[in-house]
Amino acid sequence: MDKLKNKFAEQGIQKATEIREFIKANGDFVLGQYTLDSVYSGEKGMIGLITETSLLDAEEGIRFRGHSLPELKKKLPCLQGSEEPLPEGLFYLMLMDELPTYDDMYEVGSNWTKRAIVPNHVFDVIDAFPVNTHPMTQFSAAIMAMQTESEFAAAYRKGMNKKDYWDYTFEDSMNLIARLPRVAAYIYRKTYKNGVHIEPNPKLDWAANFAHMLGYGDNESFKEMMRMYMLIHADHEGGNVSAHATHLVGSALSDPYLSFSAAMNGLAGPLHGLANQEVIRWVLDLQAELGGGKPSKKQIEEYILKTIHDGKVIPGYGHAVLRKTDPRFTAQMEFAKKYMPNDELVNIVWDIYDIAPSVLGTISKIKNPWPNVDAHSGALLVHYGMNEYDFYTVMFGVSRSLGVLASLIWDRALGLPLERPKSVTVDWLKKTISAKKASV
Ligand code: CMX
Repeated sequence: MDKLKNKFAEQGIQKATEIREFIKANGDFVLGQYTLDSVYSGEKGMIGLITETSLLDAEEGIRFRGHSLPELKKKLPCLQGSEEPLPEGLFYLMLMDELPTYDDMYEVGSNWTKRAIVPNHVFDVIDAFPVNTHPMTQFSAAIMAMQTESEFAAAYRKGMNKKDYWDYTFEDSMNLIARLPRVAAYIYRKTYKNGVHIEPNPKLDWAANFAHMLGYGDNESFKEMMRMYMLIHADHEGGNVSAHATHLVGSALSDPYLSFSAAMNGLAGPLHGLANQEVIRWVLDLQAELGGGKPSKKQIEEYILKTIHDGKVIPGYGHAVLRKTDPRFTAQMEFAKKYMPNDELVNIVWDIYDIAPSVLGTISKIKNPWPNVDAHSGALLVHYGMNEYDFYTVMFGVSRSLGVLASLIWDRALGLPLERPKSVTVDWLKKTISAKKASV
């Protein structure tokens, strides 16, 4: 058994037992009430899920196991000469609920390096797609192709004790996380670089190796950007579409490959992760409409109003939970201030940040006029010459694996059941509401 699994088997399973006892003792505690509006508004604000890895506060943003992003920047270990904490350390924190030492972080990285062998048929599946297939479609299909490797599915077929579910989920999740950068980079190089692939470098950390396989390995600041990017996109509690999809599909005891592929299909929606490619296109369309150059703040305001008038959303702005600037946006802004303060596109993104909240704030139906994580990321990537916008969501997806798969291991350790909310018809609602009204 590897070190991390061994530790989870002791500490994690012990904690899962304590949590089960807590649920047993407090099972009848009333958490809230909900209305017809709550049901029709996509269940916003209704507590219906347990996610251990992170918690989102509407005003403050995400906390991973109680630690905010600025705190993590100080508390998580970095490599010597680097200022960006490694995603390996964040994964350890999310899984183990304790801050990693440098050795803990290093151990996670070497564990992934050993597991990072992608079977050849996965590359064949990617190669079989027409080159103009959206990278997220290729990514989801490649994850499905890797399902042949599922140890959970194999063990279940043989007949496995419920107590062992977490163990095989752990194996599949670790293998998947280890292999995703290679798969994603293969899709990138096949789609945009004439199929000239770059072999992994096992000496590099997970994010830097991803940068290297994409073809940006010579640029140290790109590697730093990738460490930061992989860290900030990793988790956003349990109700967002990708996290919820992982949990929901996993609740049928579909293995981590099936569950994570479902998550990626959700992330590929423009109201979720695909917004990162939409943002950059929206900004470039704005520039193109004005004949190039840097738009004035007045022109930005007019373009925002025109977009809304045309019945479209401003990508990168708004959020289902957040009601302030997303700290993941701020983290990227700080990175850009350090590495590319004079970049024109980055400066346009900052100008939009100056204007958009006040314009969107005048539209009463919009609950959050502030930027989310996707408002900034594209401009960072374009700065490094990565102009293949359709690939951006794949990078988000690689990072998102860290949180949702750590959560899936917890789901199985806690023995969480099949998710099956009740649905009703409008007719049922009408009858029930009128019967209730008649009785008062
Ligand atoms: N631009 C224009 N209209 C917006 C808007 C925006 N950025 N954000 C919200 N609205 C509109 C909604 O479309 C909705 O309009 P209708 O009632 O006509 O349908 C209304 O305002 C109310 O929406 P809300 O309650 O404020 O927001 P939701 O919780 O329903 O949706 C989100 C949240 C993110 C989908 C929405 O803000 C949006 O579409 N933003 C743009 C897309 C985006 O950036 N998505 C990425 C989110 C982060 C991520 O998951 O990666």
